[in-house]
Amino acid sequence: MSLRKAGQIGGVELMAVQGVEVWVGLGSNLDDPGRQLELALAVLQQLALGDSLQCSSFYLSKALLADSANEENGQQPDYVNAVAKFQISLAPHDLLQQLQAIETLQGRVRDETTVRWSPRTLDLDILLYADEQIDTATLTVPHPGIRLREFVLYPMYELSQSLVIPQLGELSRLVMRCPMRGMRLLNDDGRESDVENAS
Ligand code: A4P
Ligand code: MG
Repeated sequence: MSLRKAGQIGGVELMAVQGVEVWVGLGSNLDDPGRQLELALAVLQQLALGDSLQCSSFYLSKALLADSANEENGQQPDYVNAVAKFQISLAPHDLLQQLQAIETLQGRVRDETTVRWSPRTLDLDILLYADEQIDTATLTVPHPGIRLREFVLYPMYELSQSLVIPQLGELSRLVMRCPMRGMRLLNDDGRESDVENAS
């Protein structure tokens, strides 16, 4: 792990970070979701060190709803999801701040009236930050949803078949246990195909 303390300004600890591998989940189900992911990837490419960014295919997945989903929240368009991994030189909370800024730039509305897991133009989640385990008021890593989400596990598996996730173990075993809930692969031409038949 290459985090090292670089000093303090106004009580804020500055961390100098060199080449940390991060995994970010991308999701959108509003306003041309595939395009939203492409726009976000172009910005992530700028954050990434060198040409380290790799992105999975895009997948079309059924919206996972919060337990408390009400009538209005119960009808949601399908999501387009993908996962990107890249090297960065940002400390974890700084990365979170950057991701939230990208979400806002792409029209994500987040205020006290927003229903949890309501439709969104863009959601960027930190899935993994190297092999760190982080549990603060604003950031939990590994992301708590990884284990049960087909739209996270399958794209991650596309990028690494040998990954071992802190607290959760081998990615391949998580994938085997996770039903696909009708998830479809989106081809470059925007057509859908079965995930199993993808080569
Ligand atoms: N936060 C804590 N840990 C993290 C992390 N690892 N990455 C905090 C990003 N944020 C993290 O997030 C709420 C707060 O979580 C943030 O302020 C941050 O400090 P948010 O993006 O404002 O709201 P949210 O995304 O609605 O909440 P939440 O609980 O993070 O939801 P998820 O887990 O992001 O799930 N169905 C499909 N098919 N595909 C999807 O992508 N996504 C969701 C949202 C629901 N259903 C979905 C999908
Ligand atoms: Mg989120």
